[in-house]
Amino acid sequence: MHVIRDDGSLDPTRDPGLSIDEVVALYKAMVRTRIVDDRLEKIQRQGRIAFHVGSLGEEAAIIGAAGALRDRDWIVPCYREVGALLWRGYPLQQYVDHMYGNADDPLLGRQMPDHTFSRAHRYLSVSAPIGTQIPHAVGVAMAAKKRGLDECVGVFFGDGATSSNDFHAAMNFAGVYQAPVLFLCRNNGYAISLPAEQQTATRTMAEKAAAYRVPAARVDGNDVLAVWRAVRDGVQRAADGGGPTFIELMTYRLGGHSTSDDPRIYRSEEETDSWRKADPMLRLRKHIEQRGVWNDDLDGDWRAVCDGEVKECVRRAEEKPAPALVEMFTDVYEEQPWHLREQQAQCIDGPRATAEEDES
Ligand SMILES: Cc1ncc(C[n+]2csc(CCOP(=O)(O)OP(=O)(O)O)c2C)c(N)n1
Repeated sequence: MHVIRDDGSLDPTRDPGLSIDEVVALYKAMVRTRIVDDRLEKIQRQGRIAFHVGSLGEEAAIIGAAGALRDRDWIVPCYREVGALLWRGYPLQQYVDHMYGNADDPLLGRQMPDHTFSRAHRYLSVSAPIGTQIPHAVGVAMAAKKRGLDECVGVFFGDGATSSNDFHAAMNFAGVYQAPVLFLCRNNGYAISLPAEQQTATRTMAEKAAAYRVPAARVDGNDVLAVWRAVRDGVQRAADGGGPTFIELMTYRLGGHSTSDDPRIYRSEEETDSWRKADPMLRLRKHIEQRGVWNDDLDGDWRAVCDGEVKECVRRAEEKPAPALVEMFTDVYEEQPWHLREQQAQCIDGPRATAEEDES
């Protein structure tokens, strides 16, 4: 399903009715996310951070869905959705500090990069094992339902996750108990190197929902307004007591799976090039230019603002010290057991490598 037509105009029968300011805000968030991604990938290549998992090409699916969820709704991410967290106002500096694992990283460097969370922004912790976040999301949704709260949960996952046990257990539970949850499946074509058509015998991901009597929609995930509309419909269904919705967001991962991947090994340049033409940013930009509220100058200015912001965050993050060594041992037990106390003392008092030894 499209809302923004190829010529940039809106299909009036499907227009979700956002104000032009709201549409521009979605565009600006998508551009900002991409610029952050781009910078982080560069600094990873320079060896300044260890790892990054980006959302190149999937920004409409992520920001469109985040935009349609209400502030009180929970977001349960996969690992590519930091754009949704930034959309909710999470400070970029804090995210970049996390990417460096420095003393201001809320996780104090204990997690791998891109595994952040924020309770204040109702954004659960990233869970790296595929699919495990899906039953967590159903649990959060059931808690809201039992407490009589008008809240729902949007859980992101990829096409590959629909082959996990957890996906099926979660769908079954949500179908039976009518959990107010939105299953947001980013079908980006691949689970790392495995094409979607090789990891499942179904034609679509959405048809899997029928087995659990969960209503499903399949939309163009590169059309931010189509995503917004489908997700808002799901929110409304949940709010009306209608239970879960499955939404397949058809998109494409333009970049590597993560900075540890080289997609040229398993897919052709021609394929990726054809999807570059369907870049979600191009479609939306065409629309806002047609509405007379955007142009090259505004675009250049906004990109410069975002670029300056992320560079400044990186500069500051690099000036900050590492977390104190003792933090490796804190926050695990209310009362530390004797063997950890002993290990902590040995670690803190023990010999330290010199900078030269660290380099070798
Ligand atoms: C249980 C488990 N098996 C394997 C992996 C390794 N792994 C990490 S990401 C990934 C692919 C996931 O693909 P998909 O669900 O389509 O999400 P995408 O990365 O495309 O967004 C795999 C196999 C893992 N993290 N967890």
